[in-house]
Amino acid sequence: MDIQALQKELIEYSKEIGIDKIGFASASPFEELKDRLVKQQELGYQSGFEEPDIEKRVNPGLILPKAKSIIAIALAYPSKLKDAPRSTRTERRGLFARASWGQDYHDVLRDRLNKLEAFLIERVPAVKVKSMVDTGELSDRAVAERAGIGWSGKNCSIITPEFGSYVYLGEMITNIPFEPSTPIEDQCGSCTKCIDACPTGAIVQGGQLDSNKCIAFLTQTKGFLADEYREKIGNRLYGCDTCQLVCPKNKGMDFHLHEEMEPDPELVKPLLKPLLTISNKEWKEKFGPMSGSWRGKKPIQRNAILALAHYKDESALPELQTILFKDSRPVIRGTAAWAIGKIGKQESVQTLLVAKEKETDGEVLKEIEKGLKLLNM
Ligand code: B12
Ligand code: SF4
Ligand code: SF4
Repeated sequence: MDIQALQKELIEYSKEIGIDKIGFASASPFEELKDRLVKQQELGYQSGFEEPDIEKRVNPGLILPKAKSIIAIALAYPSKLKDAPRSTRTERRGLFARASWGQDYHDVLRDRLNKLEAFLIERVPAVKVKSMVDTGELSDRAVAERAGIGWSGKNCSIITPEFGSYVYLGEMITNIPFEPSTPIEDQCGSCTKCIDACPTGAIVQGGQLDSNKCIAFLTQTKGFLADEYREKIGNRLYGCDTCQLVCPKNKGMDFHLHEEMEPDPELVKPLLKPLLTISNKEWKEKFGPMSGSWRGKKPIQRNAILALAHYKDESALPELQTILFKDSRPVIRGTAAWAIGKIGKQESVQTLLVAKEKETDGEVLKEIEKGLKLLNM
């Protein structure tokens, strides 16, 4: 088999099927990553969304026997919203992070990897492959870094010279020893803009994240949001883009190369009030295809309530009152009680006092007390 020729063909083909960048890495164990993962675990900095088996994470040979190389791919996604609807004083809007714009990126990248797999299998029927995007065992970023897709920025993202950090990553482990690409040198230099701009100080030091403080993580939790983060979350419904937005390497980076990734402005910057009482059916139809809906509607609704509190949107008081009395989920009732207090209309005292009489859930009662305190009661 002429591996060099095959690699060239594969690179050509990747361009035809809409892969914006491709790189090759050896499948040898990721020793440095292992130390890092252990350290992050010891410090309690992990999010819990990572694959728990560290050995598998760092040893591609445990995922695909006789693994020789990893093909890394990157697809650039848009960063600017065309015809963005305006948020007005009584019609406030929330925001889904860019990684949730358009069709779920897992599906888009899997489609490209399936095509690459089929291409390889056609030429080398005995080839062994194993592909993954985000939910696989490997660290997509560590693979991308080794495969020369980009460097690992202080904001933790893989930054490509061509598309900035607005790229999704995926990879395929193979048993063909493709020629490795050359990694890209770190280009952050002395810049610390992302560390300085992070609203919660989640970037402990360049390239090291405390996930528990990261708003991208916090927007995806299902319980009550800790008090200290309730104002910091702003109008974010899912994810956080701050450390990418401030990055000089992302200046002017806005690629619309894939139709599937085009965002529907009404969905990625939706009105907040209708979200509070959206039915399961409507939620599934509208938001189901987005990657940001993977945790269900509860976290997004909780965040929508916090966003209304952030705006002190008095026009939302009737809706908040409705969910305070009618929603079956304590997190939603309790967050609504807190938000009513935060919005700060004295007339709301009566509402909260009535709710206090009726409420039986201990945690919600605590939130009602917090709401009353915010109203100086
Ligand atoms: C868990 C997870 C999260 C967690 C934790 C993120 C984190 N920084 O670890 C949370 C929920 C917070 C999160 C948020 C986001 N995520 Co996320 N997430 C993942 C996931 C599933 C695993 C990441 C992981 O294992 N982290 C553990 C850390 C320790 O390792 P790592 O970052 O993977 O690898 C780097 C470090 O280990 C570092 N390193 C290794 N050794 C050493 C030693 C030293 C001294 C230092 C400084 C660094 C260092 O180098 C590696 C390469 O960069 C990956 C998919 C995957 N399977 O890999 C997506 C992934 C990383 N997420 C992604 C995205 C897009 C995001 C968000 C931008 C989404 C958003 N807009 O809200 C944010 C960005 C937040 C941030 N600043 O990192 C993309 C990143 C694309 C890119 N260009 O880099 C990925 C790759 C998904 C994908 N397939 O596209 N995510
Ligand atoms: S995603 Fe947001 S909260 Fe997380 S590190 Fe970046 S700026 Fe900080
Ligand atoms: S903001 Fe500066 S330090 Fe942070 S990732 Fe971008 S270039 Fe690197």
